[in-house]
Amino acid sequence: MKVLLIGSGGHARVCAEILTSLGWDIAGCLNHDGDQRTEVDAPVLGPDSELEARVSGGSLDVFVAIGDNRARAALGQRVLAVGGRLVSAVSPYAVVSPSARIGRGVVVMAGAVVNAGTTLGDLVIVNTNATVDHDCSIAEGAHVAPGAILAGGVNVGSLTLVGVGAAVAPQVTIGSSTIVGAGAAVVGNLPDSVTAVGVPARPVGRVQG
Ligand code: JB2
Repeated sequence: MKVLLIGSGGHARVCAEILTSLGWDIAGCLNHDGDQRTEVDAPVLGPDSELEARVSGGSLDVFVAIGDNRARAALGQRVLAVGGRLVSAVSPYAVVSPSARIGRGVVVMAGAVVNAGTTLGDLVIVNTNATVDHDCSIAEGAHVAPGAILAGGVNVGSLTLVGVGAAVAPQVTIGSSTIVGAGAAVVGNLPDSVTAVGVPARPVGRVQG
């Protein structure tokens, strides 16, 4: 089983190790401009402009291994638009409920817990030691960073980053394209496109674009 990685940085290295542990062979990486630098033990095969030709019709399985939410989601959509297949990478050292629903192109890293009834949308990252408790919904392209803790019934919007070690109280809804700072305690809903920090978390700025 061969998989093409898109991206070749630190995140790609972690994802490649998970994929390898699951039995995938890394065929190589695409870099945005074909830059040959790679942190992954696999060659850079070319630039993103070759993506459609390499993956159209599902000829090669793909994993988009880029930490930036917008870039990851955009490249994932390009893969799907030409009929490509996005594989998901659930670490054998993660605990994922059998009733959780996992989208395409998702990574769940070592030590993470995804509990009953939770939905992870396409291209979501649940990073090392993050906890997503029961009946949460994490929308497309969001990232739950290392050590973040989401209690039950939390909704996280698309492209949102829940920062390292943040805690989110039960039933809270966080909008799309929002950034929750490291160590924040989110005890009330947050809107789209804000940066929120602190204990309790409060919006301190707007996320552009
Ligand atoms: O448009 C793109 C593109 N944009 C960024 N196309 C392709 N093919 N690749 C892109 N990248 C990738 O992001 C490149 O491979 C580049 O090597 C990489 C940036 O590397 P870096 O190690 O800075 O970031 P990362 O995305 O691998 O990891 C980030 O996100 C993780 C979740 C870092 O912040 C990590 O510390 C973090 N754990």
